[in-house]
Amino acid sequence: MKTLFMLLVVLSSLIGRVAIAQDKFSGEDGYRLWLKYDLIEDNAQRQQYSHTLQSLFIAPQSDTTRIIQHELKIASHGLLSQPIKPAANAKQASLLMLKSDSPELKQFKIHHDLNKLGQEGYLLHSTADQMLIIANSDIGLLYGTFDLLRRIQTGQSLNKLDHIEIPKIQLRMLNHWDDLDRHTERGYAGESIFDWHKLPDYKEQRYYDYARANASIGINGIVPNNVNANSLILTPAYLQKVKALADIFRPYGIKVYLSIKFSSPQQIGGLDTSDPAEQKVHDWWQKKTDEIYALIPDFGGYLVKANSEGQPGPGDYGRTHAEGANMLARALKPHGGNVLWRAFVYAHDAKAERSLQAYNEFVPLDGKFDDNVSVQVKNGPIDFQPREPFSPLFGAMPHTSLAMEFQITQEYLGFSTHLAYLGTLYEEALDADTHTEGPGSTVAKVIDGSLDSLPLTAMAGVANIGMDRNWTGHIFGQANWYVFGRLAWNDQLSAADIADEWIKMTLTDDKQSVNTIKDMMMGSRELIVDYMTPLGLHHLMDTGHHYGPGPWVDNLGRADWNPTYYHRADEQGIGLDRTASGTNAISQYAPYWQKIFADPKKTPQELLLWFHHLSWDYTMPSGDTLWNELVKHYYHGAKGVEKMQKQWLAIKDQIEPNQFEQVKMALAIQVKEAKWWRDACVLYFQTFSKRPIPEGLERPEHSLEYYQSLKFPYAPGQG
Ligand code: GCW
Repeated sequence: MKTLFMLLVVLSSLIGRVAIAQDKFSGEDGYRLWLKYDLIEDNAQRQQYSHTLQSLFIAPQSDTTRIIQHELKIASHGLLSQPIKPAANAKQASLLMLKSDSPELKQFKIHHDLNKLGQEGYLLHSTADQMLIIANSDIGLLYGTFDLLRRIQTGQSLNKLDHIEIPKIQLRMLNHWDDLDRHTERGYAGESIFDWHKLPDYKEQRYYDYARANASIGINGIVPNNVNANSLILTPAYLQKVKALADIFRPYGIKVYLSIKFSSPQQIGGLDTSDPAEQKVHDWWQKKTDEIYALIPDFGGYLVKANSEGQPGPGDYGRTHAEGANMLARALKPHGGNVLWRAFVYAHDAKAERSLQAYNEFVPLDGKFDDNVSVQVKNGPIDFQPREPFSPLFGAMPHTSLAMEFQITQEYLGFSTHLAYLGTLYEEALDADTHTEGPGSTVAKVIDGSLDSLPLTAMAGVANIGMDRNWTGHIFGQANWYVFGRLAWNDQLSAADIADEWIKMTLTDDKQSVNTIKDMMMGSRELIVDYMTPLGLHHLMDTGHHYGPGPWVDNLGRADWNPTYYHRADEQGIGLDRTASGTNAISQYAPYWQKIFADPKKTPQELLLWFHHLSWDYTMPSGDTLWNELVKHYYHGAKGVEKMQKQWLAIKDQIEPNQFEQVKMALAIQVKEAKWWRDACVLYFQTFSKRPIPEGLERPEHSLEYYQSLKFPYAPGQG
């Protein structure tokens, strides 16, 4: 009897424990992203929101309004543990979703010109006892719904709201570099989420979840296939698959675009040329485009990588980028589609230093592109390095729509095991002042069209999404998807505020932990700069896979593929002279910047070696020599990762165990790899500087030969 009793006691306490554990932590593995909708524990707060989510009035029905209803249902159930009931009429509803032409709107005093909301904007307006979301379209209502839910998830007040949101940028796009065999170029989160083999019939739940996540942050366009395109994508069988995706994404406000291969007329069309000057090539594209629109009436358009890294393009026929782009634009124009034409080009035979080439090719074409073409420019002049100055193309083509291309996947920032919050990188690029039309000519104003009022505005992010349960490989990779979407919606938001939102929705609402995590995130990218490419160094990674350090690599087919081309370390010093005495890349910037970049004393320290070759004993602002300062940056970066690790371990109790463990394991890898980068680079540069590692810093763990011998034939994501 006594044993039975003891057994019962033990059993019940065990059950109790399990129950408690499940209450607080649901076994979260990251799949739910920032849309977790876990119960709000604070009673007072919950009550405030309970009132708003009591009953819903929404009319009339569409696929999108059904998505809204479902979203509110699960949010209300999760956050408040209460159902949201349909209201019999507008008067009785606590939450109303109204189109601007609804008769119900007449009973409210709205002082805004609702026309200006356009097709995607919305108004959140609260009265004493009702909350209104008003928009001109169902998609606007969906965006408004996610805004309202975000406010609830992050604990904001809903009182006296009268808030208008209109996206600053028209096309807010994810570019997937996903191949048709599901390999993802520069993807570190598993294989592609697009299962082309099983499409069009098998519609994975993941497609809907992906669309929902994108809609929640305002992303309205996706390119599911790699810019290193396969022409098969335009064959009838694949277009059926694309149509299946487009049908799924449409009610979420997302249009599908396709990366196309410029030589498709030859590869799949049986033509003997793809020359844009030939009428038959025009006709082929027109027919193909019409065929696509017959299947997908809201098809977004084409993304093109042409005459870059071996891809075919108009240059093969002596035609310009504008001639190539306009041919496609004209086929799309009658249907309302657009061309995103990439400016990431560096020609095979070009003599100019690589950072100069995109500008040299594109600036003479300013004003020559049709109005449904946007030239898509990477944020910096080389290639998504941990830090680059802004690309000189921004501001230099006032008569051409320019799109921003950011990389969300961390090709050069530690793949999916390094914690790098890219919000700060994006913000730095957007806030950069080009000075091309005087002070205040920021990159953000160039791309959102407010500087030169251009017809098409766009921002693209190279996706970091794959089949991993947590979508992005690293839990914090989700923050980069998130911040990209939020900044594409509003390029004036701050990276810190967005981090704050994301943390509260994804990880914890414990105040102190939120601050700790925000601190980690906000400093994380700079740490990577420090342990990989400090003081303006760039392109020091190993060959092909781009994993780990390879500053010594000097034997590749083209000079500008070698890290040695970029750092130019020799016995005298280090850095690439891009002033007039060197490659004169500074001449591509506005006079304001030319003056600054010409002088190492004026050049911002973080870009010093981008623009200058300086002696190892050059005196830095700190008074220390360049060599010492360089080494200290490397050590500072690696040390900082150890600090992040400690910060994370200290908040264990506030984070769901599965998420906690994932980040903990990744941070352990990052600590190791940061030291690897540091030691390999410092030892290598030391062979030139012949100066000691400053006192007090630990010695590298291995020899330079050891680091040089490391090989990673199966590193993920290779091109
Ligand atoms: O960053 C480089 C990558 C390539 C990529 C290319 C591009 C898709 O290493 O993998 O190709 O840029 O942006 O086109």
